[in-house]
Amino acid sequence: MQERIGINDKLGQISVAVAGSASEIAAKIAEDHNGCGTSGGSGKSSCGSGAGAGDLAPEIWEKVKNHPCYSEEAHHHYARMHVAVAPACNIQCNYCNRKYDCANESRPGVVSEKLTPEQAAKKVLAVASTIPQMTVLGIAGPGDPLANPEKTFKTFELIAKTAPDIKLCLSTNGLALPDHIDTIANFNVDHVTITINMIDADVGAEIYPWIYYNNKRYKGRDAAQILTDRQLQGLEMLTARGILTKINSVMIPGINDKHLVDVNRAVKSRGAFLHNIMPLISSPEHGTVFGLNGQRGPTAQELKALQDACSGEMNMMRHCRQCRADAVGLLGEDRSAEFTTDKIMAMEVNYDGDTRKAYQAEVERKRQEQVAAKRDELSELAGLHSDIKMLVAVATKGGGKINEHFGHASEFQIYETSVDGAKFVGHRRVDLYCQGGYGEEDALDTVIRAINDCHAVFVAKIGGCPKDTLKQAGIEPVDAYAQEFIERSVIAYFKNYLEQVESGAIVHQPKGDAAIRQGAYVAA
Ligand code: CLF
Ligand code: SF4
Repeated sequence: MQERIGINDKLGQISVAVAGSASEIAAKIAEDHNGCGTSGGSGKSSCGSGAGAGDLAPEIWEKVKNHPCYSEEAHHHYARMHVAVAPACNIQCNYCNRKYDCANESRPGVVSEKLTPEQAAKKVLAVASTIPQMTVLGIAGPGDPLANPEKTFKTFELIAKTAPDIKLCLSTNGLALPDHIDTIANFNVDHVTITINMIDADVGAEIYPWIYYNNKRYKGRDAAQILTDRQLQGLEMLTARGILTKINSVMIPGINDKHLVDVNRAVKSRGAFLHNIMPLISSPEHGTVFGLNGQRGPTAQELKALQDACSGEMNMMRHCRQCRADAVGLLGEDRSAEFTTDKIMAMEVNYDGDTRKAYQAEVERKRQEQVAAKRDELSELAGLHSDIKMLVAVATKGGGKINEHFGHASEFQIYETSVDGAKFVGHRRVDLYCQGGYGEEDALDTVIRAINDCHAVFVAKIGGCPKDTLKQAGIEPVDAYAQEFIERSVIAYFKNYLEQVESGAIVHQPKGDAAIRQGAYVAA
């Protein structure tokens, strides 16, 4: 609580100092980020989700340092959970089917158990006792939290009383946001996500068939105009209160993909801290309008190209897992099945703030080891000059280490490496190769397709058969850094690669760049 009061005081001072103008406050927040707010991530001094302790003003760092969505570094170490207390929604998105979770913050096609605020509070305590590195509670659906304000805020009230060390987080479509700013601030909700897919009502009319606002249903362009006005107004109001905002945007090729560069500029100028551009997930079996009309989602390369184009404008989140409205655990893992309502109600909960604190101190110690290892290896690159950039894939199950077997990986983290260091740029979901004792050839094909723009794949262990197939596909399997820290290993590998190129032992073959250039969304 002390921490939150300090931060809000600081941001409150900023508000007073610049006479309350949201754009001036936004500029001040960017300035306090050591001036790197517009530089994007270079790998050496990136801001936003990729930023480290030295890159942000201390007050901002305190807010984001253990939030797995707002800090890329934190997502290796800290967990979040969602409670599905908000079933209703006040708008219709063409990528959503009401039978399933909210697609803004969840994977469509997975039905949540809906909870009462009291059940939710019990669940939070149960998870917090079992997973002491769970630091953030988010409400993200399955509908819109602010279309269910009583349930949402009752849940926050109960948790603020019983588990005050847990950060509160909210994700909304923004339509009702301006009506709830005071309540959000009063509950010390430090982090708010708004899903903004457009700032042009003509684009919006292709995404939103209707909204329900002030007891009236609006359709088409009128609906989209009200929605965008309310979203941007809500963002400005949050900025004026010093509440950190993340903007989620769903990238829909042919509809809003190029337009998202304009959205990016608009939200940055209004003080958004982070922009998370996510791929449309669309399948006929989800029963959504886009699923049924064949609207495709972007490729991984198209998504990266757009994120890269926008990273010159502001801080981009690239580690989002589009999690369920009842997700539990580290991003990328799903422990929700351990905490069903039946199991929670039968659980003896022993919420002990001191035990959690001690555990998190140990997590911090390990995290600092990782940061120091990266810094040491980075110094090895000092003075080197080369235009070579490459992507590598990494199999990890957390802790910032290469600690997953190739066959057990359900996703690979992607790092871009150059003489500037190693920068996390995304993740790719894959089918499991290992199917209980034997390798699945079809799955291997999907893995290769998913990472075919990578030069190498770093794993804790890999069998001879997939090793050979990967090599034939031009992807080097690397198991020499098993159980080592990711960034340090990637940098060491890259340095060695450069030395071999310079000595003539190997010839560098660019990979993936052409595909990335084809999908270029160049920020003018
Ligand atoms: Fe949840 Fe969202 Fe808060 Fe995170 S998720 S409400 S900000 S605590 Fe995170 Fe999940 Fe992506 Fe959301 S990875 S879908 S960005
Ligand atoms: Fe669905 Fe969420 Fe859109 Fe509402 S805001 S229609 S729940 S995706």
